Amino acid sequence: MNVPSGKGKAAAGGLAMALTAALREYRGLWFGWSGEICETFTGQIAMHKVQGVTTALVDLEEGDFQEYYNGYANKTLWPLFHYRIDLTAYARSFGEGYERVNRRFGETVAPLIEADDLVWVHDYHLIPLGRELRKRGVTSPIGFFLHIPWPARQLITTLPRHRELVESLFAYDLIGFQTEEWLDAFAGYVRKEAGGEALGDGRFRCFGRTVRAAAFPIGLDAPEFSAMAESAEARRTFERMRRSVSGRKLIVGVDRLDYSKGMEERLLGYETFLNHHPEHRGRVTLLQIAPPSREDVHAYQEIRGRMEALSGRINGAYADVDWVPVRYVSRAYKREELAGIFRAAQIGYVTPLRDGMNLVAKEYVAAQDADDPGVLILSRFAGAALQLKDAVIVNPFSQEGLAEALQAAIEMPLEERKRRWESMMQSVMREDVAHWRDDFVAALMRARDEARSKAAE
Ligand code: GDG
Repeated sequence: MNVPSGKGKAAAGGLAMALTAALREYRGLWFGWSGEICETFTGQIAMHKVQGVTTALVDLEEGDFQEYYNGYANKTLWPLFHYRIDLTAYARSFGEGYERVNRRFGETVAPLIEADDLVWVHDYHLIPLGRELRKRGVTSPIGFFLHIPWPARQLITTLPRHRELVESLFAYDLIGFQTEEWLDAFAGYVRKEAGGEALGDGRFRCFGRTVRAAAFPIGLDAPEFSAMAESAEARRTFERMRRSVSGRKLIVGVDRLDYSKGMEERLLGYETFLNHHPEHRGRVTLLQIAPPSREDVHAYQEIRGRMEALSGRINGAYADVDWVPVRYVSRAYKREELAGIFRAAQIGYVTPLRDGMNLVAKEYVAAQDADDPGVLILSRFAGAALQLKDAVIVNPFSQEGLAEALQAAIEMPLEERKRRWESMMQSVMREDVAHWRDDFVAALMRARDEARSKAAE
């Protein structure tokens, strides 16, 4: 269960990609918000089939949309969990909207769940849903996966009702995080703030309950994505890109327009690179694709304005009659086109300031040509950096560091590019979305069996 973005639409976003790929394999139902607004909440479910997956969607009221989705989810939890308390809104009405919608979802979906069903709740919009289902008598195994980081204890305690939020997680049988780092942060809260204990076997005891928690790094449908990079549409896009850069090195960034993705810092690093390396002016092109996202939220309108100003400033300072250093494109492309663009780019420039995982980094790797692979520059603050150790790892807050990484990537010899790419590609193929899904589901089944045998004792 999570919040899909709209009836029948193919959504841009990592979670949507991963869930569609995961659910195609299982007989299952994807429950969530339709993305539509209704006059009064009725809990009426509309069934749809999207890319081979059955979705059960409900509409929300305008007040829910403002307080729950735009409010608590995207103005409170998203910035807070991405370490941006400066952007976090703490309005009480948002918290109330969050509780109300999770209660409504619980009431709507509980009657659909049968005893042997396995329930998998996704992401920060739905943390209290497990508790709501338990209140309504659901005894099935229920797992929760958090796609975004878990914040440090010092940050989450700025949330007025942090304790209730964390306590609600203890209604699940299993909690999944993207990496050990986020799991450690969660463990820190449980032990130091809530007075709980880590039992040492992956279980945590707190609030009079025990829950299992572990890291399950999400992956791509990797074979599908690499095949996509060879598709006719990807090839056409590849050719189009290569023609249009006329022999220059192409550096690419693709992100939902979001302040957590470090796009401004990325441009500043590139500006420093052009400044320090006049010999590369006219020889490189940075393509930043940034489809708008969460446009009703002020912080997202602001970043859009800042990105336009920054790309304009760099182009104003360095462009020539036959060259613009930055191509800033604020629209979405088809996945096949993205695969072709990734393959055409000699450098994948992925520099989030904080990111649960980051699938773009893995897509860039999966799209490369084995005989002439590009170089991935990757922020140390993306969950993916713990797996893709052969990327050029950077601190996105350092403009000089970014400029040096660009220089190193541009000059990297073929042998080294191949060596690094092969090791990253192995990890992308091995730890793919099927591996993630099967690992999580197996751990949830074990947790259920454990609970059953305890109950029988
Ligand atoms: C969250 C977490 C975690 C982007 N532009 C277009 C487009 N995209 C696709 C990318 C990629 C996805 O969106 C973005 O995924 P990310 O993982 O990079 O980031 P979030 O959306 O923030 O996802 C993240 C993820 O959940 C999964 O757990 O990795 O850390 O923040 O697939 O290619 N897709 C299309 N056109 C675009 O223009 N079709």
